[in-house]
Amino acid sequence: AGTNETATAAKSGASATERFRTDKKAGAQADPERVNLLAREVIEAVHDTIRRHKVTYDEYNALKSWLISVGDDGEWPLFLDVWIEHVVEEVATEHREGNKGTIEGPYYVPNSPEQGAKGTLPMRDGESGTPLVWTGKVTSTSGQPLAGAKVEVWHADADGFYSQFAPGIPEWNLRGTFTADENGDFEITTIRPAPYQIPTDGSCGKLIAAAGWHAWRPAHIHVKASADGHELLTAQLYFPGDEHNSDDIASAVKPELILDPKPAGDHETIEYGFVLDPV
Ligand code: MBD
Ligand code: FE
Repeated sequence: AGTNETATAAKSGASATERFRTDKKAGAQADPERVNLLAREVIEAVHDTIRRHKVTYDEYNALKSWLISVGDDGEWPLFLDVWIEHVVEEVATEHREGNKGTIEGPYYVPNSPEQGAKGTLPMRDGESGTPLVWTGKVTSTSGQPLAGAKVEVWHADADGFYSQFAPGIPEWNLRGTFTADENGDFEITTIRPAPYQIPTDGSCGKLIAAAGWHAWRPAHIHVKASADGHELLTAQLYFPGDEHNSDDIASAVKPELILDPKPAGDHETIEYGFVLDPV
């Protein structure tokens, strides 16, 4: 809105690919035995599908062409985070006794501006969406309040765009870092985000259209909560009654992550805290 550049899948894909490279998340030293096992099983699973469904050369070439375009569009982060990450997250967090988490997705940016224990996410004058006042406490699984815990928040605007991945939005719009006070408490003012469609004009959109799926995610607020000596919690919070809570394209909704907003005049209040597991 009000800009001469438009959001395209290729632009947000290129930004997400660049973001991933910059954050160097792919640092793990590969163990040859693991690579041998995992790569072989994935390849064999593809062979099995080809045999079972008698995949044709036309279908093989369609796949080859599509895979090439996913890279051209920079949509590997989007593809992987939408269709694969939720199972990685499930396996990585199955031991947890504290708060449930969910996938990070492609649009996290570290080091967002510090807001203290209580504040308002950076936003434009007249940012659209119902104001939301969110209070919560960060504790350990033993019930200890975690003073100084960090709560990083990021979410899309009312049009479904994330700052730094769509053009024409101030750099840190709807992104901020809060620090829990001496009682582990924080208070975050923001606006309620809208349901969100992943980009439909790139390769992931082509797959969705070709398969007759939809591109929707329910409205969500991303969060990372962390404290010394505790596991980093990555989560997303959802709103009750959203029609896509039960058919999220990214399979990232869990009942424990659905908020209970209460109307309060011109805004809504939510109460949601985090219980962090020890490292
Ligand atoms: C998003 O905003 C998101 O959270 C995920 C998981 C995938 C695509 C866009
Ligand atoms: Fe998101």
